[in-house]
Amino acid sequence: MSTRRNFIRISALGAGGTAIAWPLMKNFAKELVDTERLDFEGMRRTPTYCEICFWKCAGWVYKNDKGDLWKITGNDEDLHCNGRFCPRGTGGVGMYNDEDRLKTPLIRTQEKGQQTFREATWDEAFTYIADKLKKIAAEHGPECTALFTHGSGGKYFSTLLKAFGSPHVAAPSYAQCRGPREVAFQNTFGEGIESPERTDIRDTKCLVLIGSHIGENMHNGQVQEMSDAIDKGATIITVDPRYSTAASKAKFWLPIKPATDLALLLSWIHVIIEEGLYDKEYVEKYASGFDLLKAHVQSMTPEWAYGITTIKPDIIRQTAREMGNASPAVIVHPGRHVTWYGDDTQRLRAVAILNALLGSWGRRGGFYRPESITLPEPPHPAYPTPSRTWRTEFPDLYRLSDSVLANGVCDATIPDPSRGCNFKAWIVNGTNLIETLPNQANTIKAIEALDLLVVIDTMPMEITGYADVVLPECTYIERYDEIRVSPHRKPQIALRMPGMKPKNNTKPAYWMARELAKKMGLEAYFPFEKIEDLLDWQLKQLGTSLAEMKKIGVKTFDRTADDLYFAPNEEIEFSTNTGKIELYATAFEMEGFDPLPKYTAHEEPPAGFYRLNYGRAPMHTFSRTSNNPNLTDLMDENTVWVNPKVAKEWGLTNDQYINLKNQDGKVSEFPIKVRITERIRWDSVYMVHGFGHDQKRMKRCYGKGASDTNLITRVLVDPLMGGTGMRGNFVTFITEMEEVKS
Ligand SMILES: Nc1nc2c(c(=O)[nH]1)N[C@H]1C(S)=C(S)[C@@H](COP(=O)(O)OP(=O)(O)OC[C@H]3O[C@@H](n4cnc5c(=O)[nH]c(N)nc54)[C@H](O)[C@@H]3O)O[C@H]1N2
Ligand SMILES: Nc1nc2c(c(=O)[nH]1)N[C@H]1C(S)=C(S)[C@@H](COP(=O)(O)OP(=O)(O)OC[C@H]3O[C@@H](n4cnc5c(=O)[nH]c(N)nc54)[C@H](O)[C@@H]3O)O[C@H]1N2
Ligand code: SF4
Ligand SMILES: [Mo]
Repeated sequence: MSTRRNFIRISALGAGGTAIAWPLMKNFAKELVDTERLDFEGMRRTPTYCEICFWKCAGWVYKNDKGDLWKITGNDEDLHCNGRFCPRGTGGVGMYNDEDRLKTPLIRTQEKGQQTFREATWDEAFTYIADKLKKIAAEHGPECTALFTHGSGGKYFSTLLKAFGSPHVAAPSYAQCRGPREVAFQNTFGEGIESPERTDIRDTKCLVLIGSHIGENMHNGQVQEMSDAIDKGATIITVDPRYSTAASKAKFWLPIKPATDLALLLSWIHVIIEEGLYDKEYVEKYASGFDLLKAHVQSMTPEWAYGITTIKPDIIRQTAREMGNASPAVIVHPGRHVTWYGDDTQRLRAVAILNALLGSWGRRGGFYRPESITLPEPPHPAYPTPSRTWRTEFPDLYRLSDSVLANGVCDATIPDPSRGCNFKAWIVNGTNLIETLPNQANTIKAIEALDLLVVIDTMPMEITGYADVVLPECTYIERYDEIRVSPHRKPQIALRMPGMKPKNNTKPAYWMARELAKKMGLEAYFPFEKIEDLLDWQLKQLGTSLAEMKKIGVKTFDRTADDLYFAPNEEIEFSTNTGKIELYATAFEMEGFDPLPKYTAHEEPPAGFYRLNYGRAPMHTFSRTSNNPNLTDLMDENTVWVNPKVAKEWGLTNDQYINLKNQDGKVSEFPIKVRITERIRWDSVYMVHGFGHDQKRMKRCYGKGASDTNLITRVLVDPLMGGTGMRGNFVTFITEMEEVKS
């Protein structure tokens, strides 16, 4: 660990003489009683949209007659949730009640030769940050500053950063999540998938889930629509090395050998072309490159794919026919967390091509055309033009990425004399980078090189332990945020307003960003002192008002045209180089990448090792909910799924605690319980992401289960757009616990 910045286990605070006590730490009950109760204009029910995950369901926060937080439910008008919250959303109450929340600003300091945090006033914290940022800008340029953000407040910190002169706003939801899928679809159809996904699941006749586990992935609207589609007789085909919840509802479960999906997809394309199952009229009218594609897949028969994927040829043919028969009401789902093996954009290109052949893009039961509302921006001075961007430093890398890469910024922070700019300051809002970015050693190396790390969070998560300044945000239940405008079948807006007064000394992002702007002389970029006035101004431009939205929560607008699906014979110019749906990706060819996807074999686990597979649990979101009192009641640790054959070989028993060690000798920080199950292939193990926290201050989740991120030291980077493939890691079992301690 560097001498400059030691990781401060926030747990140490309050534990002894060297550290400073946290207020109210030991007295949760008292804290609850002391909480000031505040009715917002006498309202017992206030609108919000959920922040427990990024589906952003709109709902209502209810208080009981004493003014205490009572429950959160869905808003019936909301297209994201149709009036129903998922278990995590309902458990949002626990986020507010969590007694381990951050309570007041903290500044890193030295005490008796040791680094620790001291409590600070907001003014001290802002002065500290503003002074440091100004110094960094003077010495290195404002471009050496980056914002990492996931979640609502990001918008306002992003305004601050751009006003300061840096274009570097990075979200891990791009290069660690859905980036490859966006690039693949943009380069096929000229448009991305976006969030919520534009999948018309409710009317589909055939839904193919290839490594997307809707059902454990609880994105609300999709789960509801899948259940409706099943009721209406839709065929579900799942491709997953694990018997997922979705697989249990499916007509077909294809337990594919991990890392071989591209071979299956190419052989499906082969069958669909060879057997004439594709939508000929659609392909002829809208697509280009068909003959090149046909020639390309000619040898990619189901027999060829069988040898690679272990899926039998007749199953490959049967499932291809199911898709063909359902066409165009068929969805080969693009997935969401798609950064797996480093060739992810090409895998998703094969998914896009399949959908194009089946004619599902723009068709009922396939993919609809979403529409959203554009929020007017208040007038402000133009943003300064940055003199360089991360692109300047990496001109030849990841050229198809249209976003700043979180991992790219991280790499460009590690000092390298050949570069003009190494990042010097990070502002991290609502993302636990230590658990979110793969290769933790690399993340920590970058952080150690920083002159300033500011973390805005609600909880004392791992990332806060590395901060110079920690700014405690109040939870979504206690604040206004930007108006939700996500795309859907109809344009909708949703309001989030405070249902409760912020606890302790916590504040919302808008206020923080504006106060910081004031200290930095950038106030003109935040013309409204209060966010209420900004929202009211924006809402009035849209023909409504804050007063109306407080009552209804969600407002639906008419579509500008009746064009949810393509009209028969509609003439369409797609936003691609050729104006067509590109089966053959010309932009890829121009950049020197394969214009048609090719299968290449990935490394296999060495003897005695198993591929590390990870995913979601229905009652948790990443690492953000692992200390939530309501949700830990439902699940408080993760387990490692092991196939019975493997368990027998290793003499493992159910509920036994073991450690995992990866191919690079990295051992999981905490032991994990064994779950022996046929639901996972013998060549893999599976665990839920988000557990194994090493922050003692989070009392409920500390040391519970293991962190998958600990074991993801090998990263398979996508050469097209920089996505970080995380599924090329292999683990073995350590059953002798002594070995771990040594
Ligand atoms: N190993 C591994 N890595 C992964 C994944 C995986 O499955 N395994 N998944 C990847 C995917 S798909 C994604 S999208 C990313 C997600 O990555 P992140 O968005 O970083 O997810 P979390 O780990 O939940 O971190 C969220 C942080 O926001 C804080 N937070 C919660 N609410 C608020 C709020 O209202 N305000 C503020 N300021 N902070 C808040 C939480 O306390 C937490 O520290 O991770 C990616 N990384
Ligand atoms: N409850 C809950 N729901 C969530 C989230 C959450 O944290 N909690 N996070 C949300 C976010 S941001 C995202 S990105 C999505 C992620 O949700 P999904 O896009 O569904 O992705 P994963 O959760 O990574 O699930 C991956 C599935 O792929 C399988 N798999 C692993 N390797 C392979 C392989 O080689 N081939 C195939 N075919 N399958 C493989 C795994 O077994 C697993 O079932 O979930 C969203 N929904
Ligand atoms: S899917 Fe669940 S956790 Fe996500 S926003 Fe909706 S209710 Fe909240
Ligand atoms: Mo994600």
